[in-house]
Amino acid sequence: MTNPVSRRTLLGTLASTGLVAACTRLDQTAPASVLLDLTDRFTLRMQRLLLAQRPLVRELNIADISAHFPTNGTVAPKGDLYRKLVENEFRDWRLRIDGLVDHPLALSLAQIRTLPSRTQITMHNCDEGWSAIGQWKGVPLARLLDLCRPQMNARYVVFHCLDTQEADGNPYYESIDLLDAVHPQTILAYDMNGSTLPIGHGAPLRLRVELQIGYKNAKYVDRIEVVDRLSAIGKGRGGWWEDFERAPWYAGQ
Ligand SMILES: Nc1nc2c(c(=O)[nH]1)N[C@H]1C(S)=C(S)[C@@H](COP(=O)(O)O)O[C@H]1N2
Ligand SMILES: [Mo]
Repeated sequence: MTNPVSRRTLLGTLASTGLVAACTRLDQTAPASVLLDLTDRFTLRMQRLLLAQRPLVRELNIADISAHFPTNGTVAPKGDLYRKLVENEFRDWRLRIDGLVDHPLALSLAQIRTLPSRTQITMHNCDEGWSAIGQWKGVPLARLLDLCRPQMNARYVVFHCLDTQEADGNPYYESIDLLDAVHPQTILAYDMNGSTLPIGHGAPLRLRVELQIGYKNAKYVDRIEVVDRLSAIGKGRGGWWEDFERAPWYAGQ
């Protein structure tokens, strides 16, 4: 049979009309692998479309920096492990990056500081009702992903933190998808307002994912795990707030 409609055109039409489910039904006779292939390509295309519409969030000036930037959630992880790390100014600490990667990494703070950095002044919005403006300097997460080489099936990046939530003792963790992970303003910050990141704000390293609100910006990041699904982490909803407070996983702003 001749097919005048290329897959690309078909997918473009489907994307704009939202007829993917209908397509799946029409395609019932196709082998499952073809369906999966089609679905994957559709997902990729949607991601590209979204990415094209996702500019940088607004960056502000030095004069805009808040005189007082509140701390929220954990303000100092409890326990001997963190206390010893602080005593030694985090010289013994390593950021581990593992999971679905070809090159697992264990990087010292000194090594992280030698990587190309980005500095940005942005507004932080917490859904508990406050905002503050701060300057963040750190390594783009995209750069770390370049180094560890995620595998073909990688889809999410999980941030395991050094603290547990005071309310229930469960470890704090968060996750984002690869699209947000490679956004240019998604960085792992080690400096705030021109000085070393304070303990209250997440030392030695905290995520700044400027596309999303407060709780996604994990402090005290200790380990980054690349995964293909979130169901196996914590209670399976992608973060402490998501698992225990039913907060939405995608907290875009
Ligand atoms: N590890 C960890 N990260 C965390 C939290 C926390 O309790 N533990 N709180 C979150 C919330 S709700 C907010 S608003 C911000 C607060 O960051 P700040 O203390 O630098 O203002 O961190 C987020 N990241
Ligand atoms: Mo928050």
